[in-house]
Amino acid sequence: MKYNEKIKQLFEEHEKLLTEKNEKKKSAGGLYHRYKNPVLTADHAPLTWRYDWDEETNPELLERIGINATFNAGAIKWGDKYVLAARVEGYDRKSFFAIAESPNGIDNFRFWDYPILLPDAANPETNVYDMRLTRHEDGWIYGLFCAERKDMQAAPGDLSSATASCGIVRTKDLIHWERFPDLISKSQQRNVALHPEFVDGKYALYTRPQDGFIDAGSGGGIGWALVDDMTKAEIKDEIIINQRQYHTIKEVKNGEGPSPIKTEKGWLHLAHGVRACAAGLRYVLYLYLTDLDDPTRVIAEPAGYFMAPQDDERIGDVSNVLFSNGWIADDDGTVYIYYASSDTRMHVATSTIRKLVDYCLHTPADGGRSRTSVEAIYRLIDKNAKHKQHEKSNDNH
Ligand code: M1P
Repeated sequence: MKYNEKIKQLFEEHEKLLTEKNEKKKSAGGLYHRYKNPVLTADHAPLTWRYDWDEETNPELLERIGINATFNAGAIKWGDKYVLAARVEGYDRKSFFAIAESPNGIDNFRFWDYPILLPDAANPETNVYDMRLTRHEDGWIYGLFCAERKDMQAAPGDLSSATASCGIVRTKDLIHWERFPDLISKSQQRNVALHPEFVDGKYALYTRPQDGFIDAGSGGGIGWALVDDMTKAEIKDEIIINQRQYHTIKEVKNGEGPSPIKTEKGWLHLAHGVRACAAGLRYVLYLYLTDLDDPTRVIAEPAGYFMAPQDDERIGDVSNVLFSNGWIADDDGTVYIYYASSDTRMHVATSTIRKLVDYCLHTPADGGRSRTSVEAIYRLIDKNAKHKQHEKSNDNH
């Protein structure tokens, strides 16, 4: 086959992948629908990022730059487009951000021509990942992400220890990004998300204080801090608003997902919880609701997980992980939940504000013991028994 024909074939195969129609799966439990295909995979990365098209310099038409995974994407509605700021990871284990857009939110995601070349911080990091995109009421779109650096305090020979801090950028067009100093915090920080409104005239951050790079350690869960100025953000006081808890899905650690969605009944939050088991860490997603006037006050939190890894989602670079840092609430009440599986690929699930809020308000909370779980089932059985009697009495008339 001629060189040009080989290139043409590559493009045709790529186009087929990009334009494949997605299919809604049957909903288990009625709360949301998963979809058959992931919305972004490593193979979605543009061919121009990966191949050199010059026959002289690439006579074998080999891929020159490999993309390993596309996951943990921030999300935003951009005009009538559904836009993801994906974490793209190369074979070289460095991740970066790239914007992909879709006309309908469930398929046909296509990366923009160039990935984002972030401005450097004063202290350049090694790796960046997991950007939360927030349209703030101050008029800017903020991107908060994890900036990882080698831990200079690590013992000689320890080449793994790292530090995590919250990098901050903002933009008006998703093309030009202005960078500010990383969030100043006493502890390491990952999974920081910006509340979309001012609170007491300040910027409000969901934080995740942690003792080490991996371990939350004494960090009690999802935190909250008010900050005067995002261009020189510093945490002075931090409180924990959503605790880690023994024998729950968030025993080892938890972290805020995207910025919460404002609903009539409260702020709707999506987060991840982590527990340890013989197979390693297991990451699942959960929801909770906080008070509209006081977003630090949890008013409802269903027991257990909202979504957990299933089938193919369970396998990948870091298996048994669901992680989400992006969702989009449309004007008609549809919610597009963008979640990654096993640090490898992006998926979408769709639901509605109405269903998600109902789920938060009416699913029993975690009672903390096996007995309380059984008691919750008893209450439901009793309630249904009354309902049956009611049906019977109707039959009698
Ligand atoms: O590998 C699972 C996830 O681990 C980290 O999340 P957390 O800080 O809550 O443990 C992050 O590195 C995240 O990107 C990754 O998906």
